[in-house]
Amino acid sequence: MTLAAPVASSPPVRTEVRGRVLLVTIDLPPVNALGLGVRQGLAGATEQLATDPSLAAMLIVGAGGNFVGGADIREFGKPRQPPFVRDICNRLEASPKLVVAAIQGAALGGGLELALSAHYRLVLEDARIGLPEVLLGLLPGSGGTQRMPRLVGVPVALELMLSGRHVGAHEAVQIGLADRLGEGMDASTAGLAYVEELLDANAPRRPSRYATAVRCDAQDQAAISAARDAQRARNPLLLSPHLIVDAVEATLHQPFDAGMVLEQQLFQQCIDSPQRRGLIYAFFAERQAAKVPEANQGVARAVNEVGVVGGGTMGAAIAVAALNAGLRVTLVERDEPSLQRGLANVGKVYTGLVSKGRMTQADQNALMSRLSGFVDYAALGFADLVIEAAFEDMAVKKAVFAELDRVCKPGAVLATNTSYLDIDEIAATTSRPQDVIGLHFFAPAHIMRLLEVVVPRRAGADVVATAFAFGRALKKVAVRAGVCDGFIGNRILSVYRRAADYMIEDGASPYEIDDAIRGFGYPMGPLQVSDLSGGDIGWATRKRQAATRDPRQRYVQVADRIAERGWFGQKTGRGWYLYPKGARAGEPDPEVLAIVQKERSRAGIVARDFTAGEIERRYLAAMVNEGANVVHEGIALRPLDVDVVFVHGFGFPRFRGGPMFYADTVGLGQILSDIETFAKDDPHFWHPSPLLLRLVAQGRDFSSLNAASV
Ligand code: T1G
Repeated sequence: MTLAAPVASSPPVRTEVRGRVLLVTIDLPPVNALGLGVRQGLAGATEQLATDPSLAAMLIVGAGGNFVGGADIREFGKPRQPPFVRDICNRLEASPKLVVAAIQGAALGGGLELALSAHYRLVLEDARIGLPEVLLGLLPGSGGTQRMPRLVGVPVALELMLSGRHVGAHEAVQIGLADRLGEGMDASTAGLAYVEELLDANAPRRPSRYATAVRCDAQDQAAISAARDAQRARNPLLLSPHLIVDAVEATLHQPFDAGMVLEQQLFQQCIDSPQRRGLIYAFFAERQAAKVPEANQGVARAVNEVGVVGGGTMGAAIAVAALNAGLRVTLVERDEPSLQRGLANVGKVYTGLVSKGRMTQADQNALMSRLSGFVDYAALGFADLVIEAAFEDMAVKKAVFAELDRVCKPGAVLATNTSYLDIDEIAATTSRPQDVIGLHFFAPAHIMRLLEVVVPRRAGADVVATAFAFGRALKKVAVRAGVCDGFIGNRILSVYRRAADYMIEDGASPYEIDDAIRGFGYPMGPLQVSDLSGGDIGWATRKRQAATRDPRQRYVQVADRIAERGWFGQKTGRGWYLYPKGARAGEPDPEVLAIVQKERSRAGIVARDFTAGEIERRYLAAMVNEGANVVHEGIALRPLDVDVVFVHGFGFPRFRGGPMFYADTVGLGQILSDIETFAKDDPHFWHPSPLLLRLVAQGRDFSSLNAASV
């Protein structure tokens, strides 16, 4: 069978002579990333500008709604070929003819660096520009650390590079990143008019390297010191933020070219760092997670009207998330007082934002105008999708779904926010199981980006596709999960939390556990998290599971002893830690240590020491092994789905990519060896996952399963 010759796609960079202006259009979907073809095209255009005497200027624009989304980050870690972005930027900046960039949509990373090497920049209303390299474990490696401070000053440049945030059109003009706010939505038209205006005015070329916003004074030096101190406090384990400060500091003391040499050295350190690999993996993984089989099999149904049943903490926050996405929301509660409380819970979120100046009262009024509340389920008759967020009890949920089945229109998607109940069982109580799905939000639901889309056996492909489209609309990171106790996240959490409990009973103090896990990169240790979310929640789960708990399973009672005293954590002033006068930061509690010692004695255990390294290895081995089971059983489609859940929902340090990615960096053979060593003490708990055994036997790693096409 002869394969048809690949159809040459249109060149990624087009040039057109428009009178005295060379119009250069970068056109490489989806984001005009600066891959080799684009770089070659830009180099060619720069040559054309230099050698064509009829040309007086160049205008650079992007096609497809973006300017340039940055370097092609898939190239990192592979041999990279010239021409490099930084050389193209230097040539454009040095051009004796005028170079202008007209920005529509994203101009990020290398895309903004390209624009900064132009002599003038025009932005359209929808522009979003920035240097987000720090989010990928990188730093601007094409002159951004040297040009941006010279254009906007050291303090502003540091804030933008260290936050990685996007700047809108108006702010860009206001801080000096852009010179003109263009009219309309066509970059070429607005850009060409601006170039002609500049040429007619005989506007000078303005190489950014000679801009003078760097003052080299005490204020600049103070900004550098403050940024360095802040990064030491906030991101002690990260590499690139500290190197960004070093690169920017060079603008105070070194000429531009020397600063560029330093930037290249620091950029290479970032490229070589495992943190760049972990962060770029995480970037792609959260996008890959949306690629589920059903997305190709089913067409998402339109969702404009959303119903939420239950106005408690979760229901209200889900309503806020839907309102923020521009949808209309109908909140239903069982009686008037509950409904009023629910509506007030929604209003409270916005009132808080207004009081902090992050929203105007008019914005709040506009958002709340799309919210209505009823105690009659009939109000849900128009809803395209209803999310049940009622009490976590199967009987309650079945009663709610019976009502939804009765009142909702045909084709409405019926979703439950349950965090562990059997959704197959819920679906089976309706006449439309194909329309039932799980949408497991994580508290606070209007802030946490993770959304587990839990797919019961009989769910229609279009219902799954609808759930993912709804997640996108709410700006969530959606991950497909199968039905089991705890789905992906909570199921694995319960296992590695037990590993921590075992270490506590065997000799590690709770506070050593938290210290070790924070040392790995978590913002909080597991016991701090328990105190934050409430020890009563875990206690209720353990009591629920007691009847069916495997008798071979080692059960540690320390957490029960603490919960029995009503020590639920921050909300009661003490849990694993003491919170004097409601302090947020807990203090170790000698009474907790006494409880631990008493439980050790009851269990006949002589405490032994644990190093931070062993705590980390046991905690992560348990996490990875259960993650392998979850993939093996098909609860998660791929290891990357487990990684996305833990990075976005459970505080796993993003620079390590996720538990499964991290396990690959350690080596699955080492992980298995650890588990086999730990199994000597407890073969029931430390039971190697069949998937882990298979991959080690085959000499493969988890990443080899991520490529599985869906
Ligand atoms: N390289 C390669 N692929 C990219 C990419 C990039 N820079 N950006 C996006 N993609 C892919 C993405 O994986 C997805 O693929 C598709 O494009 C659509 O992305 C030299 C070193 C631009 C705001 O950090 O923030 O420049 O899933 O779903 O919601 O100093 O993409 O379709 O197969 O996100 O419209 C710096 C990263 C790089 C920007 C568009 N730049 N990208 O958002 O689409 S390092 C960034 C984004 C650098 C220089 C340094 C967003 C976006 P697929 P999407 P979107």
